[in-house]
Amino acid sequence: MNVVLVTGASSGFGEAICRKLIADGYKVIGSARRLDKLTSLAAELGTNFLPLQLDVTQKDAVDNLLLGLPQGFKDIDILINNAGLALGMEVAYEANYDDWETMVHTNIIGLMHLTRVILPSMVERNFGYIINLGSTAGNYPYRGGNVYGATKAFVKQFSANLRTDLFGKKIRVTNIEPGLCGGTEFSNVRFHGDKNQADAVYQNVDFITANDIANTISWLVDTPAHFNVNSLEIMPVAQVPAGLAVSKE
Ligand code: NDP
Ligand code: 8X3
Repeated sequence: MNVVLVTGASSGFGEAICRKLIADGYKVIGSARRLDKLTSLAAELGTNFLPLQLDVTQKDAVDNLLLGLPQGFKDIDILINNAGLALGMEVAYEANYDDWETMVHTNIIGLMHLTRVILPSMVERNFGYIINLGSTAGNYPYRGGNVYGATKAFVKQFSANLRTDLFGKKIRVTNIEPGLCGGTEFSNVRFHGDKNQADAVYQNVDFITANDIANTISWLVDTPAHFNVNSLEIMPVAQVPAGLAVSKE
């Protein structure tokens, strides 16, 4: 039975991915900072689910991650680098610099550190799959997307470069690039708990859901071992890539 590590399992995509992959028959380690959320999920999902409190920005904790895993969960076959966040949507000259640093520490450093810690065991076994959560924000600029979009552009290029480094090995890498997805905590976090601002993002839009992403990942991990989806951009039908803007000022 394959072992999957899903980061950011306490809400949104991560939680839905854990539910789906447990239903599909995988053993799943679900990690996040909020242990209470993971414990509730564990009560629902049973013994094939291992809740793991982990802040991906804590260097020592990530370094020692594998040492603390119990028998039966030590060999991670599939890593789903999902933990991430956007903070703020101010233009660059008004943005909060601490928010910028938190996004870089979480979306870039956390993701690359976890990958670096887990990849050697995949290489040793010549088997594995890394799925990264990028974003359309890494493909297209939008006003206020500044550092968030840049972190996702990193994830995109890092994924492509991982593929290249893994040439000749039976280890797959996919960057999933979703557009507008509702029903998660993403916008609540982005707007620092301002519910009105968060709700407005999804008003009157038939958005993608966390279950859509979980089903996509369930399909990806079930594709044959010789088959690699390098990147997968997904949008709701109600969204298109933005046009170019022209200022007449
Ligand atoms: P949520 O806010 O619902 O979930 C984010 C998850 O990341 C939470 O479980 C949170 O857990 C975890 N997390 C945040 N910071 C850390 C940290 N330092 N260490 C460990 N875990 C952390 O958002 P979504 O489910 O919507 O987003 C999931 C991923 O998908 C993100 O990477 C996001 O950028 C990306 N994405 C989202 C889109 C959307 O429109 N929703 C579209 C495209 C991409 P906790 O707070 O308990 O640590
Ligand atoms: C989340 C999608 O458009 O809010 O990555 O940046 S967007």
